Amino acid sequence: MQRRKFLKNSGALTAGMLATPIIAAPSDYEKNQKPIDTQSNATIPIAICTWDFGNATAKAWEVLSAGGSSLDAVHQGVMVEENNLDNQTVGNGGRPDRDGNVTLDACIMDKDANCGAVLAIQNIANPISVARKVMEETPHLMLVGKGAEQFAYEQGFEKQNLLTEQSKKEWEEWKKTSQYKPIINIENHDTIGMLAIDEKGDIAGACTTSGMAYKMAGRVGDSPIIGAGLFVDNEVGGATATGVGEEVVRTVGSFLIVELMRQGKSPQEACEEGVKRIIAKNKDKQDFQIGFIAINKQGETGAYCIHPGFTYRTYTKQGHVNNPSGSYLKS
Ligand code: SD4
Repeated sequence: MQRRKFLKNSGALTAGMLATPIIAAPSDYEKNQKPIDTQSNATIPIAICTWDFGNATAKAWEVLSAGGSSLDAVHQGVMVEENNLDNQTVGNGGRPDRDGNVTLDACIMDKDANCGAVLAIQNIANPISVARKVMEETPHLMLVGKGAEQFAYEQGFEKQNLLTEQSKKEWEEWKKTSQYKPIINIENHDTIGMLAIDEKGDIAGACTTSGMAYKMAGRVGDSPIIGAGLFVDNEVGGATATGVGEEVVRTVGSFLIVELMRQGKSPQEACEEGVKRIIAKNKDKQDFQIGFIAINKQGETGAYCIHPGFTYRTYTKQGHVNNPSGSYLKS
């Protein structure tokens, strides 16, 4: 798989904040709503994901085309990458933190704004499935670390060693200098965020990652934070992110993009604005990558990133395509 350039604190979002729209009050929403472009070739059902994870979108499509729910589609779709040992940024086989522990982050959100997340969970190969269990089997939204792991065992998940020989070898190599730079390892990010609309028109999303390679123990990025790495509003659309999570959290990126769509922007325009907000907060520093993808209720899609190189997969009746994303910087 092509590796791309990537790099680079902030407060955590709580689910409670989501109840209060920070961009537009409902009355503004009604006032500002514009008709969405019906001239596009938007179609449903549809599954889209960050990067060129064609096997993941193919799995999601299998679920959607059999009349399955968008929730099942995104769940099963992203699991393909969690189980892919060659993907060293997601699930089993992911790169470890600087102490050599593989810690995983994931979240999932459905059409009714139900959501679940696990943060910095260890020894469990499919954090997205644990996140779904948090959503469906607990009164909570987020479980972290040992608590998440304990819950997983209670739910029947098996303890597994997730550190592959390859990832261990690379970590041992890194330890020779063991320079801790959060802007590290420019080329080692490939988080999967996936959005889908099923034949009933309902939207769901999932996001899963091993996060930043050789991160500090306990570091969590945007990917399992509802509103940052993923957000879905079944009236409007969904968005998800890849890249330097700290920057996405600082702008509550995915929530922002969905709110911008609510105000009438297309998915493409909303992703572009999401990236520009991040750029505006980083005037002197652009040596990091962020990529957003978004979908609206009609099935129109959009994507935008900082540095060229980001792509996203779409699977519809019209085909299975790896689409280039526009970028803020041109080279
Ligand atoms: C994180 N956003 O932990 C994730 C990393 C990522 O592709 O997207 N990698 O910050």
